[in-house]
Amino acid sequence: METVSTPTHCPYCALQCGMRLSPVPGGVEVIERADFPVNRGALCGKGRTAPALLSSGVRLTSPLVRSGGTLVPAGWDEALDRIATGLSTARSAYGADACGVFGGGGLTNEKAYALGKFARVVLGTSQIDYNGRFCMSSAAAAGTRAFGLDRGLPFPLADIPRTGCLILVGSNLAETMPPALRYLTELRENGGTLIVVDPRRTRTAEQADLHLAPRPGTDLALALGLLHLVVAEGRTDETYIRDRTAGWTRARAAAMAHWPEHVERITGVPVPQLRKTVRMFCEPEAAMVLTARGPEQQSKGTDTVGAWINLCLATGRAGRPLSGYGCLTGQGNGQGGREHGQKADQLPGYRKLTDPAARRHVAAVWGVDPDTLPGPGRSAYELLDALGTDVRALLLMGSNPVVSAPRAAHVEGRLRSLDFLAVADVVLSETAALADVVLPVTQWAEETGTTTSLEGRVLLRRRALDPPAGVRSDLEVLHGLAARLGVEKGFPTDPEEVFGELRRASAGGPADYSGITYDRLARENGLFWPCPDPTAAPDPTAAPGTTAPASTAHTAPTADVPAPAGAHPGTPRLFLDRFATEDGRARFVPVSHRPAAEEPDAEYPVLLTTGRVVAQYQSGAQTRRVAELNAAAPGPYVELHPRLAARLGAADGDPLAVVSRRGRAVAPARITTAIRPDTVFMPFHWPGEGRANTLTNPALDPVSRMPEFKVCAVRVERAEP
Ligand SMILES: Nc1nc2c(c(=O)[nH]1)N[C@H]1C(S)=C(S)[C@@H](COP(=O)(O)OP(=O)(O)OC[C@H]3O[C@@H](n4cnc5c(=O)[nH]c(N)nc54)[C@H](O)[C@@H]3O)O[C@H]1N2
Ligand SMILES: Nc1nc2c(c(=O)[nH]1)N[C@H]1C(S)=C(S)[C@@H](COP(=O)(O)OP(=O)(O)OC[C@H]3O[C@@H](n4cnc5c(=O)[nH]c(N)nc54)[C@H](O)[C@@H]3O)O[C@H]1N2
Ligand code: SF4
Ligand SMILES: [Mo]
Repeated sequence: METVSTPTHCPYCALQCGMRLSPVPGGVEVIERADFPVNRGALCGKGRTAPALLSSGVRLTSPLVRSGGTLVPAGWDEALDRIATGLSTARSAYGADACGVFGGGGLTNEKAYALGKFARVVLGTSQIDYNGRFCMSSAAAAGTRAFGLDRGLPFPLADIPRTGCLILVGSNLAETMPPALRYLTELRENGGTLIVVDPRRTRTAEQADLHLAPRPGTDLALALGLLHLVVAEGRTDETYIRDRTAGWTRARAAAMAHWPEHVERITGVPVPQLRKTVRMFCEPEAAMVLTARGPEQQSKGTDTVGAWINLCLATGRAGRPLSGYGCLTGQGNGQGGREHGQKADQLPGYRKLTDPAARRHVAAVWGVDPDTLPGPGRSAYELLDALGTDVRALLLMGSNPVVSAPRAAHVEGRLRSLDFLAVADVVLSETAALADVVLPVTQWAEETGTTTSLEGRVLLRRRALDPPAGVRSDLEVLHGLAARLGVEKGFPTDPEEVFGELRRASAGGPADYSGITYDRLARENGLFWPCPDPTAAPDPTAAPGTTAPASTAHTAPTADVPAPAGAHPGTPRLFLDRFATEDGRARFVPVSHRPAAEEPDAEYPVLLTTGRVVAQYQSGAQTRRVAELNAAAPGPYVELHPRLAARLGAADGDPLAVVSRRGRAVAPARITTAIRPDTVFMPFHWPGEGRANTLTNPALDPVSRMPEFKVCAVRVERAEP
């Protein structure tokens, strides 16, 4: 059995757990892959049941085209012809920017790269963005601003158990990355401490030595209050501040305006807890802060993450062994998906679309004139909001915004108002159901490709079985469309060939993959970028400090195989010698508290926050089709405190209507003391009347353009059963 099984990685989250797929009659089954160091064989229920979605009963196996209002099966040629016509009609009537492209952080690096190239080279449109904008974009923006480079975790997860204190801000990893819980347990077994910041006492918060439960949307004030105390108690690291940072004076002044008592009033976190946090964080030799969607999905997410980074910098806890700030990226290829060009402002290798040298480099790889490359386009929500007006035809791959976008009823309306919508998916998602053409595509286990995990570790997923008849890969889709739109060359269907081009396009860029090959990935359990090709000529356009020489790359204590002679070993740890800024110094950013875009008032007196449950994934398009997962998490609910429930006269299970300025959602009450009395929580995995995103506020962060998924004002009422 072992000899015929294929080592690969889970299709879902950014942990990218290793697994093996072993053939069984009618498909494959998942077996343990203990040699992959990140999860050492452990999987959550989603990973374990992932093969259920490969069988043809639950998925699309024929293209569908709209005819007389309904979707009917059609051949591939007809479907691709229709899409090419839909896109070129919009382009000739309204110009190239009338064509939009929407991608996803679950797509492999090869697909994300090809999709970005397709938009810029074939369609010539600036209007491309992806669902990662809704995910970690605030942390990415803050990381770039402070460190000159965004790689979610600048160190491997394996460092966590050896640090002294970890502050986990707005991450419920016990449910969102269950095998990673081991790192928190090991930290505490080693004598380190864990602080969890979450308005709810989650399964993750239950593991903590200290749980801070701030009011949603106040993490910025919380971090500033902690920094105030660090200064007041004389706990800054002045040598580090002098040698490795810039901008302290102004950031310090901004923090000093945030008195602990004032911060307690804003956040609801008592001053003694603030003092205790500072003590726990500052006393050990090393400490870390990790953020996830809680503080990031706010209309001030970038500044909020910036405030936590300031705390790390002031205490000398970044770019040092076992210390640092990191973001827990979410989607399967959430890291790689933001590096290779499907983001509105980016070119491959994490290059900037506005940088003339970057445009020249990538245009040369693509064989086009740099002047033909469009500039940056709209961000995800702004793009969705422009559908049917400025953007008339859309190609969507790897997202289900009818369920997952903020102010979803409005977004659904914009999608319906398009002249033409094409969706490539594995199932008939709620968004695919609105399309004019639906393309059935292959999935993880049926195709080869690379992903980059939350650690910045590039991994190889391998084809383990043949796809059902009638489906094609996303790369074949782009190849077929490019050819129909007059671009015969440059869209190969072999993922390894695409990766070869991606390597060249990324060479010398911040996220340099040029030293990575499929062959090495197959042998070395993944490689951390930057991983330049030492034989390539140095690129004058490279950002300083991003192409680490081999000597500064510290190898993680993992089961990794040594690099071949002369090859770059990859870079598990960043910033140990210098940050990726011009002068090598990290930047403090002066930030100040500001309220949420929508604060409670007499009409909408309660705060709504949203998030995830362990058994469902994202919009649920995939996991709602797996019986075991549905049994574990069958539908939406409204989590609320007994005091709020008593005020409403609601009992557990009673239907509640949650009403915001954008709409109304109905779901049963789940009463628990684990949530603040001023807040209700809804998971966002379901469509229909319990759709949480009917309610959410699309107010955007000015830097990252992240919508405010984590806080809006609502009214809660009893609904008719
Ligand atoms: N089971 C499962 N796992 C997943 C996913 C999934 O859909 N399901 N999705 C994957 C993806 S793409 C992502 S991005 C990650 C997300 O992983 P997480 O960030 O862990 O997930 P969330 O549940 O969105 O949010 C985390 C916590 O933030 C808290 N929170 C809400 N408002 C605030 C606030 O204002 N401040 C603070 N500090 N906390 C707040 C919520 O109570 C919640 O417990 O999970 C990945 N893994
Ligand atoms: N209220 C609220 N809303 C949120 C969030 C929140 O915390 N609260 N979190 C946000 C976050 S962090 C995220 S990441 C988004 C995610 O939300 P979505 O972007 O909707 O993510 P998925 O549900 O994973 O959608 C992926 C779709 O692509 C399909 N698919 C999977 N693999 C492939 C492939 O290889 N090719 C193609 N063509 N299709 C594929 C799947 O079947 C599915 O239909 O939701 C955001 N929305
Ligand atoms: S934790 Fe994430 S990567 Fe691991 S098995 Fe679960 S969904 Fe898959
Ligand atoms: Mo995400």
